[in-house]
Amino acid sequence: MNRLVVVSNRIAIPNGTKASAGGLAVGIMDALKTTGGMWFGWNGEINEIGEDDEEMNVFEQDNITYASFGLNQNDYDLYYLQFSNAVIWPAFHYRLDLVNFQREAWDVYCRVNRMLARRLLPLLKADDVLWIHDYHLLPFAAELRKLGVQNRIGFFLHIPFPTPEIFNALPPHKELLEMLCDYDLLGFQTESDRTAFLECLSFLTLMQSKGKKHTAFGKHFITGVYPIGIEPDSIKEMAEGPLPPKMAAMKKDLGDAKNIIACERLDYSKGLPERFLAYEALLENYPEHRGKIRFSQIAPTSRGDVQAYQDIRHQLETEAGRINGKYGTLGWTPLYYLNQHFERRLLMKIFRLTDIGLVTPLRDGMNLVAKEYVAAQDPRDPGVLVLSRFAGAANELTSALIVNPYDRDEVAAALNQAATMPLNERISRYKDMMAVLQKNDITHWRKTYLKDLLAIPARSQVLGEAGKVATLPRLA
Ligand code: GDG
Repeated sequence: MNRLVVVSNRIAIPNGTKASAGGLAVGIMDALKTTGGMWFGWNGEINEIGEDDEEMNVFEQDNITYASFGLNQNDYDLYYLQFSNAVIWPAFHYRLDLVNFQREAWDVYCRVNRMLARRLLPLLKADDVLWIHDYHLLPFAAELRKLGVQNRIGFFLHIPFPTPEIFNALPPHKELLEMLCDYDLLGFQTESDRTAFLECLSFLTLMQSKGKKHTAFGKHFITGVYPIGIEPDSIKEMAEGPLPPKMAAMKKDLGDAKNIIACERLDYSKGLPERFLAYEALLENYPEHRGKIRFSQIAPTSRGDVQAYQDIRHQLETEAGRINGKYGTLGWTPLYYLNQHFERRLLMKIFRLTDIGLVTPLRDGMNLVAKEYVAAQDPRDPGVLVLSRFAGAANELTSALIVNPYDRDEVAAALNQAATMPLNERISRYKDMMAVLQKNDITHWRKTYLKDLLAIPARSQVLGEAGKVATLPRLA
């Protein structure tokens, strides 16, 4: 069996607390344990290493080799904060207004990808299958190919792929696209992301397609759609069972009040200010809920070194204060804004305890919170999911109340519908969604992806017309 090598910007180094690992880390570790494999990536540390110091920390646990390294301050600033998170992230989430492009950061982004490819090279075996994750590593296959790597290399994009009008605004759009074509398999969350990628390509170059097989820039590759899932059973297990004493007391305090929960990294793509205004519209348009409903927004700080993230944090603090000041009473606080990280098991219990899950990103590759909220519910008395049509998850969770997050009155109406929905309708919607979550779980995601990747012949095995081993065209 081929060894699987997973490369992602960050790796989850085991620390003995299995319950704290998020869905993606669990899925990747599962895949690695099954086939035996290696996980290669940044350990999250910033240290004083020079560009050519190849200091790696390599250790093995449970059949998985973890190979991690630190980044120096300059690379962290320009590769991670600047190009990955202040150019690609906003552009791919349709926020060109937040793109802060600097040629130097693009150069460092490419250089770090080159450096990582060089570091990985000595650890690779001839028949390893490589699975590269996400937007930090768009040029990674191109760098490996330049070093002569012929292994199968797959890529999965966790975030949306923008349409050509957006993508082509990125100064290095042509280079990025050409680099992506060095992957053998390009996986996307939704069909519209896959289509957008192909449209970007056909705008720029002659592309030939036969089903999901394509040739562009003289390179052959396959595209596919693999919506990422969760582990519904493990989430259910975390969510049920006795409540911690503080939560049990809180539940008693709440009495019959309806509870709305929202939870995500504090990120402008998640639509938090728009959501606060939608909640305000609920209180305004449906005053019967005043004093009887409560909205809790959990939003741990994320990428706090990027300006746009600091701005949104201030905006939310102001908005939360304004709404509470306007509608609150001495006995009732309408909105709880918690800029804190919650332990995963506790979070799943909170999801189960609440009546409405409000997940309204302006743009999201998939959105695992929406799936986790549903999986955490009590099947006999489930809560209702209100979900943005711009989350990848909306393609699968069609029994949620689907809303346009830019339309605060529509979101308010959905919240009112959720708060007053009869039990039989809640159960029926929940069952529909659980059936999808069970079918398309995280195991299904990685199995279908890896099956497709393994079905591609390794480049060194591709036979040319004369029956000789031929290599496919590579970047000059
Ligand atoms: C990217 C794409 C795609 C959140 N707050 C806390 C906490 N979380 C956990 C959630 C969930 C995870 O973080 C977030 O996953 P999402 O999918 O919702 O969003 P992104 O972080 O933006 O992820 C996204 C995903 O990749 C996977 O492909 O779905 O579209 O943007 O698991 O539960 N976990 C804990 N405390 C918190 O306060 N423990």
